[in-house]
Amino acid sequence: HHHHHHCVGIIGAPFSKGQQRDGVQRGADLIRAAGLVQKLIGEGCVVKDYGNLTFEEFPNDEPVGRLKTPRAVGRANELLAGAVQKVKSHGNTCVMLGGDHSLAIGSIFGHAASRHDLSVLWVDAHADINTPSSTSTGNIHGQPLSFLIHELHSKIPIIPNFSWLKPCVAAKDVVYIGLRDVDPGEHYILKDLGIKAFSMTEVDRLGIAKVMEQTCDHMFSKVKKPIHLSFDIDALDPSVSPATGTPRAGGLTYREGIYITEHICQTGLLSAVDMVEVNPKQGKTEGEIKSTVNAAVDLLLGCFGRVRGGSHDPDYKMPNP
Ligand code: EXY
Ligand code: MN
Ligand code: MN
Ligand code: MN
Repeated sequence: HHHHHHCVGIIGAPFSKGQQRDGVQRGADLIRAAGLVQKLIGEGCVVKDYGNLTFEEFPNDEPVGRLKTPRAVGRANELLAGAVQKVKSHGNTCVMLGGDHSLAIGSIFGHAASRHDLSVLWVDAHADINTPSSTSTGNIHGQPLSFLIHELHSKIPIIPNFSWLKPCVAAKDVVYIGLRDVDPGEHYILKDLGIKAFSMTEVDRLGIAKVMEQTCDHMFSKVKKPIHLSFDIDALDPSVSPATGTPRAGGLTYREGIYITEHICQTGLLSAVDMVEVNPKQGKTEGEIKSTVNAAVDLLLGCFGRVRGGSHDPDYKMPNP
């Protein structure tokens, strides 16, 4: 007899080709090594670790237009999408451990294939919505949302290994929190499509509690949809999570990050989570790596019922003297 436990399915995605820094492919194993599974079980979760995906190598992965390593990214996300669909079909909340943020393409597509009509909460310093033409870096981790949003479909060219992908999210079903490094083309898209966004300025103005209230008001304005939380560890301030490829000053505090995940847990609608961009090679010391990995673990625990005020098993019996 279980009372309301979470069933969690974990997929490791050791993939780095959405950007150019080595090391981010090790994020998943580091998050596991920090005790994620045991800690989730300690919170009362039923956990199945599906292990790591193995990604195909593409030795001659020449750029297509500005896009770097498109074939590797396309194939990796196709594989991931299938894996997420499987985890969802088993009735689990899916946890995808990256890897870089290009993996959100497959994670969200696979999630949408099993539970269509999702809300996406994108917690990130960056908007990750450049199109293959607006990108100035060519890195696909700066573009995943452009591939997923219906309204941007006409901006996506034909790319090798992406033919499986169809847009699956409406612009009105996306909410951002934590933005502070948005490219001009991305800003244009956010305004043009009217995407709800709480930049760090809004977090400062409203406080994180109001931001979460308004985020949920927006996401549940009509019907209660399953939530896909895509959490880029660089959303947190680099003083908390320095071991990441594109750190940006002025981010969310540890407490604001945890508040977000606790609040999303309480909706009862969390259906999939990405935890991405943890890159141990970007940490200058062992302490910097630890701090980043521990933050990732604590955010995930917040997603699955850990509350800072403490909790007890429903069967708890107060000991007698
Ligand atoms: N906007 C820049 C680009 O398109 O390359 C930086 C993107 C960084 C993306 C990080 C993962 O969130
Ligand atoms: Mn059970
Ligand atoms: Mn980012
Ligand atoms: Mn990102």
